[in-house]
Amino acid sequence: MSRIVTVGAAQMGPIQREHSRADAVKRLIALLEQGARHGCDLVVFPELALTTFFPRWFVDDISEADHWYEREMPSRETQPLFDAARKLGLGFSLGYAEYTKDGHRFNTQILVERDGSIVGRYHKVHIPGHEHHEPDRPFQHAERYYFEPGPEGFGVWKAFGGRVGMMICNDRRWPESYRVMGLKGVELILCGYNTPIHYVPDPSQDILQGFHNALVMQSGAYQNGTWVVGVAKGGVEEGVDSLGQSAIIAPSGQIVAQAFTSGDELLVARCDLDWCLKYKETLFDFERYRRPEVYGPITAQRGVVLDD
Ligand code: ING
Repeated sequence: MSRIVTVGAAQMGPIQREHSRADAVKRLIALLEQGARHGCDLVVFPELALTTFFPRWFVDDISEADHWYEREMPSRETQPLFDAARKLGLGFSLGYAEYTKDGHRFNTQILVERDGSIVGRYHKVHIPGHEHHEPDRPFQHAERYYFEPGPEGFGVWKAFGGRVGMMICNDRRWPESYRVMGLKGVELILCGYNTPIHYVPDPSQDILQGFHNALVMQSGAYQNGTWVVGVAKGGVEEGVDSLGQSAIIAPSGQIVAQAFTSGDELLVARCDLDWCLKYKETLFDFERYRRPEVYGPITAQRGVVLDD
Protein backbone atom coordinates (compact mmCIF):
# COMPACT_ATOMS: atom_id res chain seq x y z
CA MET A 1 0.00 0.00 0.00
CA SER A 2 1.66 3.27 -1.10
CA ARG A 3 2.31 5.90 1.51
CA ILE A 4 0.82 9.07 0.08
CA VAL A 5 1.05 12.35 2.01
CA THR A 6 -0.99 15.18 0.53
CA VAL A 7 1.15 18.26 1.09
CA GLY A 8 0.18 21.91 0.80
CA ALA A 9 2.91 24.48 0.21
CA ALA A 10 1.37 27.62 1.72
CA GLN A 11 3.22 30.51 0.13
CA MET A 12 2.72 33.89 1.74
CA GLY A 13 2.89 37.34 0.26
CA PRO A 14 4.60 40.13 2.19
CA ILE A 15 4.16 40.73 5.91
CA GLN A 16 4.67 44.44 6.37
CA ARG A 17 6.15 45.92 9.51
CA GLU A 18 2.79 47.20 10.73
CA HIS A 19 1.10 43.82 10.35
CA SER A 20 0.48 42.14 13.70
CA ARG A 21 1.02 38.50 14.54
CA ALA A 22 -2.76 38.20 14.64
CA ASP A 23 -2.89 39.48 11.04
CA ALA A 24 -0.32 36.86 10.00
CA VAL A 25 -2.06 34.07 11.91
CA LYS A 26 -5.37 34.94 10.22
CA ARG A 27 -3.70 34.49 6.82
CA LEU A 28 -2.07 31.25 7.94
CA ILE A 29 -5.43 29.87 9.11
CA ALA A 30 -7.02 30.80 5.77
CA LEU A 31 -4.29 28.81 4.01
CA LEU A 32 -4.81 25.91 6.44
CA GLU A 33 -8.54 25.89 5.68
CA GLN A 34 -7.78 25.89 1.95
CA GLY A 35 -5.43 22.98 2.56
CA ALA A 36 -8.15 21.07 4.39
CA ARG A 37 -10.52 21.63 1.46
CA HIS A 38 -7.87 20.10 -0.81
CA GLY A 39 -7.43 17.09 1.45
CA CYS A 40 -4.00 18.03 2.76
CA ASP A 41 -2.41 16.03 5.57
CA LEU A 42 0.31 18.64 6.07
CA VAL A 43 0.59 22.36 5.24
CA VAL A 44 4.03 24.00 5.08
CA PHE A 45 4.50 27.69 5.87
CA PRO A 46 7.51 29.91 5.03
CA GLU A 47 10.50 31.03 7.07
CA LEU A 48 9.64 33.82 9.56
CA ALA A 49 5.93 33.41 8.78
CA LEU A 50 4.73 35.47 11.77
CA THR A 51 6.60 38.70 11.14
CA THR A 52 8.20 40.81 8.50
CA PHE A 53 11.79 39.84 7.59
CA PHE A 54 13.27 42.08 10.27
CA PRO A 55 16.98 41.34 9.52
CA ARG A 56 16.58 43.86 6.68
CA TRP A 57 17.04 46.52 9.36
CA PHE A 58 19.94 46.95 11.84
CA VAL A 59 19.44 48.07 15.43
CA ASP A 60 22.51 48.78 17.54
CA ASP A 61 20.78 47.51 20.67
CA ILE A 62 19.56 44.01 19.72
CA SER A 63 17.05 44.08 22.56
CA GLU A 64 15.10 46.57 20.41
CA ALA A 65 14.42 43.58 18.12
CA ASP A 66 13.21 41.29 20.92
CA HIS A 67 9.57 41.80 19.96
CA TRP A 68 10.16 40.01 16.63
CA TYR A 69 10.93 36.74 18.45
CA GLU A 70 8.61 34.11 19.93
CA ARG A 71 9.36 33.24 23.56
CA GLU A 72 6.91 30.39 23.59
CA MET A 73 5.21 28.20 20.97
CA PRO A 74 2.29 28.13 20.90
CA SER A 75 1.79 31.57 22.38
CA ARG A 76 -1.46 33.45 22.91
CA GLU A 77 -1.21 34.86 19.36
CA THR A 78 -0.33 31.52 17.70
CA GLN A 79 -2.65 29.23 19.70
CA PRO A 80 -5.50 29.87 17.21
CA LEU A 81 -3.33 28.36 14.47
CA PHE A 82 -2.77 25.20 16.51
CA ASP A 83 -6.46 25.04 17.38
CA ALA A 84 -7.52 25.44 13.74
CA ALA A 85 -5.11 22.74 12.54
CA ARG A 86 -6.27 20.31 15.21
CA LYS A 87 -9.91 20.99 14.35
CA LEU A 88 -9.22 20.49 10.64
CA GLY A 89 -7.21 17.33 11.36
CA LEU A 90 -4.05 18.40 9.58
CA GLY A 91 -0.46 19.04 10.55
CA PHE A 92 1.75 21.98 9.65
CA SER A 93 5.29 23.28 9.59
CA LEU A 94 5.92 26.87 10.70
CA GLY A 95 8.95 29.14 10.51
CA TYR A 96 9.54 31.87 13.10
CA ALA A 97 12.20 33.70 15.10
CA GLU A 98 12.76 31.91 18.43
CA TYR A 99 14.14 33.39 21.65
CA THR A 100 14.81 30.39 23.88
CA LYS A 101 14.43 30.33 27.67
CA ASP A 102 18.24 30.22 27.99
CA GLY A 103 18.64 33.30 25.83
CA HIS A 104 19.51 31.89 22.40
CA ARG A 105 18.15 33.48 19.22
CA PHE A 106 17.39 31.00 16.44
CA ASN A 107 15.73 31.05 13.04
CA THR A 108 13.42 28.13 13.70
CA GLN A 109 11.05 25.80 11.86
CA ILE A 110 8.76 23.38 13.70
CA LEU A 111 6.82 20.31 12.60
CA VAL A 112 3.38 19.86 14.15
CA GLU A 113 1.54 16.55 13.80
CA ARG A 114 -2.23 16.22 13.27
CA ASP A 115 -2.80 15.81 17.01
CA GLY A 116 -1.33 19.29 17.57
CA SER A 117 1.93 18.05 19.10
CA ILE A 118 5.26 19.62 18.08
CA VAL A 119 7.19 16.54 16.90
CA GLY A 120 10.19 18.33 15.38
CA ARG A 121 12.09 21.55 15.89
CA TYR A 122 14.92 22.75 13.60
CA HIS A 123 17.35 25.64 14.09
CA LYS A 124 18.74 27.08 10.86
CA VAL A 125 22.31 25.89 10.26
CA HIS A 126 23.55 28.07 7.37
CA ILE A 127 23.11 31.74 8.35
CA PRO A 128 23.71 34.06 5.36
CA GLY A 129 24.26 37.78 5.20
CA HIS A 130 26.38 39.83 7.62
CA GLU A 131 27.04 40.39 11.35
CA HIS A 132 27.59 44.15 11.40
CA HIS A 133 25.68 47.18 10.13
CA GLU A 134 26.48 47.89 6.49
CA PRO A 135 24.99 51.37 6.01
CA ASP A 136 25.83 51.57 2.30
CA ARG A 137 23.48 48.68 1.51
CA PRO A 138 20.00 49.46 0.08
CA PHE A 139 18.75 47.10 2.79
CA GLN A 140 20.46 44.96 5.43
CA HIS A 141 20.55 41.16 5.44
CA ALA A 142 21.87 40.95 9.00
CA GLU A 143 20.79 37.40 9.83
CA ARG A 144 24.24 36.69 11.31
CA TYR A 145 23.58 39.47 13.84
CA TYR A 146 20.09 38.34 14.79
CA PHE A 147 20.45 34.54 14.73
CA GLU A 148 22.90 31.99 16.07
CA PRO A 149 23.60 28.98 13.84
CA GLY A 150 21.73 25.92 15.02
CA PRO A 151 24.07 23.59 16.97
CA GLU A 152 21.99 20.44 16.49
CA GLY A 153 22.40 20.10 12.71
CA PHE A 154 19.74 18.44 10.58
CA GLY A 155 17.12 16.09 12.02
CA VAL A 156 14.72 13.62 10.44
CA TRP A 157 11.53 12.79 12.29
CA LYS A 158 9.06 9.92 11.84
CA ALA A 159 5.82 11.71 11.05
CA PHE A 160 2.94 11.65 8.54
CA GLY A 161 3.75 8.01 7.75
CA GLY A 162 7.31 8.72 6.64
CA ARG A 163 10.61 10.35 7.49
CA VAL A 164 10.40 14.15 7.44
CA GLY A 165 13.26 16.66 7.60
CA MET A 166 13.46 20.44 7.70
CA MET A 167 15.82 23.15 6.50
CA ILE A 168 15.47 26.92 6.16
CA CYS A 169 16.17 29.20 3.22
CA ASN A 170 19.96 29.47 2.72
CA ASP A 171 20.29 25.83 3.87
CA ARG A 172 18.74 24.80 0.51
CA ARG A 173 21.80 26.15 -1.33
CA TRP A 174 24.19 23.78 0.45
CA PRO A 175 24.29 20.12 -0.70
CA GLU A 176 25.40 19.08 2.78
CA SER A 177 21.93 19.97 4.10
CA TYR A 178 20.23 17.40 1.88
CA ARG A 179 22.92 14.75 2.20
CA VAL A 180 22.93 14.69 5.99
CA MET A 181 19.15 14.19 5.93
CA GLY A 182 19.53 11.75 3.02
CA LEU A 183 21.90 9.68 5.16
CA LYS A 184 19.17 9.64 7.81
CA GLY A 185 16.66 8.25 5.28
CA VAL A 186 14.66 11.42 4.69
CA GLU A 187 11.68 11.12 2.32
CA LEU A 188 10.17 14.61 2.59
CA ILE A 189 12.17 17.82 3.21
CA LEU A 190 10.29 20.97 4.20
CA CYS A 191 11.96 24.33 3.53
CA GLY A 192 10.63 27.84 4.07
CA TYR A 193 12.46 30.82 2.58
CA ASN A 194 12.60 34.62 2.40
CA THR A 195 14.82 35.45 -0.58
CA PRO A 196 15.33 39.04 -1.69
CA ILE A 197 15.59 39.13 -5.47
CA HIS A 198 18.29 41.79 -5.33
CA TYR A 199 21.53 40.16 -4.13
CA VAL A 200 23.65 43.09 -2.98
CA PRO A 201 27.12 41.41 -3.17
CA ASP A 202 26.55 40.48 -6.84
CA PRO A 203 23.51 42.05 -8.58
CA SER A 204 24.21 39.95 -11.69
CA GLN A 205 22.62 37.08 -9.73
CA ASP A 206 19.28 38.92 -9.37
CA ILE A 207 17.97 37.67 -12.70
CA LEU A 208 18.97 34.10 -11.75
CA GLN A 209 17.21 33.94 -8.36
CA GLY A 210 14.32 31.84 -9.66
CA PHE A 211 16.66 29.56 -11.60
CA HIS A 212 18.96 29.06 -8.58
CA ASN A 213 16.00 28.45 -6.28
CA ALA A 214 14.70 25.62 -8.46
CA LEU A 215 18.17 24.32 -9.31
CA VAL A 216 19.25 23.67 -5.73
CA MET A 217 15.98 22.10 -4.60
CA GLN A 218 15.61 19.92 -7.69
CA SER A 219 19.22 18.75 -7.36
CA GLY A 220 18.88 18.05 -3.65
CA ALA A 221 15.68 16.10 -4.19
CA TYR A 222 17.09 13.95 -7.00
CA GLN A 223 20.53 13.30 -5.46
CA ASN A 224 18.96 12.10 -2.21
CA GLY A 225 15.78 10.45 -3.49
CA THR A 226 13.48 12.71 -1.48
CA TRP A 227 10.51 15.02 -1.93
CA VAL A 228 11.35 18.70 -1.33
CA VAL A 229 8.77 21.36 -0.52
CA GLY A 230 10.06 24.95 -0.88
CA VAL A 231 7.73 27.65 0.45
CA ALA A 232 8.32 31.38 -0.03
CA LYS A 233 7.33 34.53 1.70
CA GLY A 234 7.40 36.57 -1.52
CA GLY A 235 6.37 39.89 -2.99
CA VAL A 236 7.41 43.42 -2.04
CA GLU A 237 7.88 43.45 1.73
CA GLU A 238 8.90 46.84 3.17
CA GLY A 239 10.16 47.86 -0.26
CA VAL A 240 12.23 44.71 -0.83
CA ASP A 241 11.06 42.49 -3.68
CA SER A 242 11.29 38.85 -2.57
CA LEU A 243 11.15 35.70 -4.65
CA GLY A 244 7.96 33.63 -4.77
CA GLN A 245 8.13 30.51 -6.96
CA SER A 246 7.30 28.07 -4.17
CA ALA A 247 7.49 24.53 -5.47
CA ILE A 248 6.87 20.89 -4.63
CA ILE A 249 9.56 18.66 -6.10
CA ALA A 250 9.50 14.88 -6.56
CA PRO A 251 12.44 12.53 -5.84
CA SER A 252 13.02 12.50 -9.62
CA GLY A 253 13.83 16.21 -9.40
CA GLN A 254 10.68 17.10 -11.32
CA ILE A 255 8.66 20.12 -10.18
CA VAL A 256 5.12 18.76 -9.65
CA ALA A 257 3.59 22.04 -8.42
CA GLN A 258 4.76 25.65 -8.56
CA ALA A 259 3.32 28.96 -7.43
CA PHE A 260 1.90 31.30 -10.08
CA THR A 261 1.94 34.42 -7.89
CA SER A 262 4.16 36.01 -5.27
CA GLY A 263 1.26 36.34 -2.81
CA ASP A 264 -0.68 34.05 -0.48
CA GLU A 265 -1.13 30.92 -2.57
CA LEU A 266 -1.54 27.25 -1.75
CA LEU A 267 -0.06 24.61 -4.05
CA VAL A 268 -0.92 20.98 -3.39
CA ALA A 269 0.61 17.66 -4.39
CA ARG A 270 0.01 14.03 -3.46
CA CYS A 271 3.50 12.93 -2.44
CA ASP A 272 3.95 9.15 -2.71
CA LEU A 273 6.81 8.51 -0.29
CA ASP A 274 7.45 5.13 -1.91
CA TRP A 275 8.64 6.98 -5.04
CA CYS A 276 11.75 7.76 -3.02
CA LEU A 277 12.76 4.09 -3.28
CA LYS A 278 13.02 4.37 -7.07
CA TYR A 279 16.18 6.41 -6.46
CA LYS A 280 17.30 5.31 -3.00
CA GLU A 281 17.38 1.66 -4.17
CA THR A 282 19.04 2.28 -7.55
CA LEU A 283 21.21 5.23 -8.64
CA PHE A 284 21.52 6.61 -5.09
CA ASP A 285 21.91 3.41 -3.14
CA PHE A 286 24.27 5.16 -0.69
CA GLU A 287 25.44 1.97 1.02
CA ARG A 288 26.47 0.47 -2.31
CA TYR A 289 27.94 3.44 -4.18
CA ARG A 290 29.13 6.14 -1.78
CA ARG A 291 32.87 6.41 -1.01
CA PRO A 292 33.17 8.24 2.35
CA GLU A 293 36.80 7.12 2.57
CA VAL A 294 37.65 9.70 -0.12
CA TYR A 295 35.25 12.42 1.03
CA GLY A 296 37.45 13.56 3.92
CA PRO A 297 37.70 17.27 2.98
CA ILE A 298 33.93 17.64 3.24
CA THR A 299 33.99 17.42 7.03
CA ALA A 300 37.68 18.11 7.70
CA GLN A 301 37.68 21.60 6.12
CA ARG A 302 35.52 24.70 6.31
CA GLY A 303 37.04 26.56 3.35
CA VAL A 304 39.20 25.74 0.34
CA VAL A 305 42.67 24.25 0.93
CA LEU A 306 44.82 24.26 -2.21
CA ASP A 307 47.01 21.18 -2.63
CA ASP A 308 49.79 23.10 -4.40
N1 ING B 1 17.88 34.35 2.41
C1 ING B 1 18.61 34.20 1.27
C2 ING B 1 18.71 32.81 0.67
O1 ING B 1 19.67 32.09 0.84
C3 ING B 1 20.22 35.18 -0.10
C4 ING B 1 19.96 34.86 1.33
C5 ING B 1 19.52 36.19 -0.69
C6 ING B 1 21.09 34.40 -0.82
C7 ING B 1 19.73 36.47 -2.04
C8 ING B 1 21.31 34.66 -2.18
C9 ING B 1 20.61 35.67 -2.79
O2 ING B 1 17.79 32.50 -0.07
C10 ING B 1 17.85 33.64 3.56
N2 ING B 1 16.93 34.06 4.45
O3 ING B 1 18.59 32.70 3.78
